[in-house]
Amino acid sequence: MNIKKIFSICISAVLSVSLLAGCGSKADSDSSKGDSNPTYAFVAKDVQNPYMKKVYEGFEKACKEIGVTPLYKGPEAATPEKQIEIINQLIAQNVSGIAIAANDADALQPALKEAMNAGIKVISLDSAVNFQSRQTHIQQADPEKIGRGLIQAAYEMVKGEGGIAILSATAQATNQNLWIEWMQKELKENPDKYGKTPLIKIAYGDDDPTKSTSETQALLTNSDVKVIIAPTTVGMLAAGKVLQDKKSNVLLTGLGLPSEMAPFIEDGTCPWMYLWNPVDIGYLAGFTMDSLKKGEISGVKGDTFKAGTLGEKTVTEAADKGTEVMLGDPFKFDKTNISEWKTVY
Ligand code: RAM
Repeated sequence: MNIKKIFSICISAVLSVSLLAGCGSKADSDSSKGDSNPTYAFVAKDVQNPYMKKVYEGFEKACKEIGVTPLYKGPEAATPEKQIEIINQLIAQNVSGIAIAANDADALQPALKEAMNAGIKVISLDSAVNFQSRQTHIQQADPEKIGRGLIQAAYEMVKGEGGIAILSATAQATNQNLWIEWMQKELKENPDKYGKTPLIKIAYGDDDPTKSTSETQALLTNSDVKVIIAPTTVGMLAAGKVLQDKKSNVLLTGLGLPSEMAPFIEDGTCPWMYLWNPVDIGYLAGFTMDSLKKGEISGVKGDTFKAGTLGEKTVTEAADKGTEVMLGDPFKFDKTNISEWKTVY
């Protein structure tokens, strides 16, 4: 036998082994879509964010109660590119469901469509993907209430006089952008009320503590800014630290974790703030995923299902033509209740 022939036999042997191996892994992972051992994957905005870990805690809890395997994934920084890579890996791994907190509404569409075509159930939570890219969305609280409520809070804090700045997460974050839209509507629709509380600047800290800190410092160079609204837990903590360090008179409100923000509420840097229970968001996502997986719902308006200890939930129409499942109302944290909540989440 000449060298060429030996070589070609070797190649075909390697090929058939790898083909067989490929079939084997496909068959194995296919079983994850059957009822024996499904995997529900959770894709965070980024894995550095403590808020995302809290949400995952609830997702994991739901998966344990349901009897499926949870999987925590996410990029190091809140970008859509890395999330696309992760989605592609999850498709190859043949998971049964993907619940994603999106870093962009549209950029994930091709990857998520491919996932759905492969029979994977796809939902977004926290930060939505566009309605074509999901079966439904898990909405923390009414975006209108959040947006308008934060402007009203800032107005009250400066007693109707003083510029407002917003310290957001990334410029593509669907959730923050929607809340900011409602903040702007609240200001625009009530020009008399807000005549002396203009919105001076929107800054983006990218949910990165270092960038959020430098963006806060930059906002403070404008002496017209009297109150900062940070609709992100990462931004809240960074801004709170800067204001505290500088012993600044600028006030802070937004969406913060009680466990992180208690010292700033206690010393008056942040008179009050809002949030919902992040653990419940993840828990609701887990049960929504399971109802989709079991075919009890398909994610259309009017679908109802039992979400574990949260009770019966209904799929409703979302503002973006898709559907959503709403957790509830945002909750207000101030000096009167922060000590109770700081150990909870
Ligand atoms: C940050 C993230 C998240 C948001 C919370 C309030 O942790 O940006 O998406 O929902 O804040």
